[in-house]
Amino acid sequence: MDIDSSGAMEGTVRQVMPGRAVVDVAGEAVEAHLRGGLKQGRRNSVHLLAVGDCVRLRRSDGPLVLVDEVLPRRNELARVDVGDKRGLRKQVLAANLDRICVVVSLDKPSFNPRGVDRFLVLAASAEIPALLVLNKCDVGAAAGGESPAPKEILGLYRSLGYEAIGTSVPTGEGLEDLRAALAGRLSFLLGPSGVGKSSLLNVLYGLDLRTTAVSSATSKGVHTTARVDWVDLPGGGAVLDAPGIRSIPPWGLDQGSLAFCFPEFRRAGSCRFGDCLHRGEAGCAVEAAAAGSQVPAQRLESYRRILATLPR
Ligand SMILES: Nc1nc2c(ncn2[C@@H]2O[C@H](COP(=O)(O)OP(=O)(O)OP(=O)(O)O)[C@@H](O)[C@H]2O)c(=O)[nH]1
Ligand SMILES: [Mg+2]
Repeated sequence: MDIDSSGAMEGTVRQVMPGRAVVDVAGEAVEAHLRGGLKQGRRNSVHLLAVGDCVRLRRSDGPLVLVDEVLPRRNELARVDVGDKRGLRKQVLAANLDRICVVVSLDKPSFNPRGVDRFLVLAASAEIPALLVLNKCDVGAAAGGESPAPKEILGLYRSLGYEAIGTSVPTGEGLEDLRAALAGRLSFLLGPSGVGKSSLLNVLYGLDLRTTAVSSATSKGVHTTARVDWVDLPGGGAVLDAPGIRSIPPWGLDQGSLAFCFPEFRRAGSCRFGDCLHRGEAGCAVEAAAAGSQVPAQRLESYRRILATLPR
């Protein structure tokens, strides 16, 4: 392991555990302990260290390697900590990401446009480009018409400006496109449990991540992936496979900034009132655009539901 003359070295955090982290230093996995100050953390943050963080390490007097400093983050994917009822604590899921892949399934669990938009808002509020992956495209076709056709869903999100890929593990549909989209980048797989995040990585990269059949009683996943798994990609880049998540209040997002997370709202033009929240105000350009279908009605609906959950 290379250590410079001051005894310091830099690396990327691949895994965070209580009081410790696994850090990649020039391709070598180093287990490092957190310096005291980093361990306790600021009161408003659950974890001071997140997967993807660039850190400076140093050797302590003994054999231990210490994480000494977390270098400034390019971005962070953060939500309000679900364990904190007052909603005052930030939980950083990952840092320094190139892309967030919002993975959902056409069926089992069934496609939920509200959920997709919540995930896209989380990505946009972190200013991280999003890719929509609609998996299990084979299932909806067999189920016979309950879910909208994959073509409609993908077409809608593409028309809004998102990159969107339809995939299927058993048929191989879209897998080459997804592989190309992931190559050379650090991506985070975000989506509900059971949609096939781990299965996609297994088939794309010949891995053996744990997967579990979706319960037939509830059609919901069972949270098979327990922590964030760092998967190195052949030829460069990595993917973070995270446990399925459902509730994700984005950190730091308020009512006034939500509309910026909907690209088609930004294109709708200016409303009469500068502080318009697009919920029935006179002269609202977003509502006018929705009437003319430049803003799909279902997106306005998602916006309003998310708006109701956000602080002023
Ligand atoms: N029909 C069909 N089934 C799939 C597809 N992809 C995954 N599955 C199945 O869906 C179930 C759940 O897959 P997982 O890969 O464990 O899902 P996950 O998103 O990683 O779930 P968590 O780790 O709990 O967040 C498994 O039984 C998979 O075999 C697909 O494209 N089509
Ligand atoms: Mg999984």
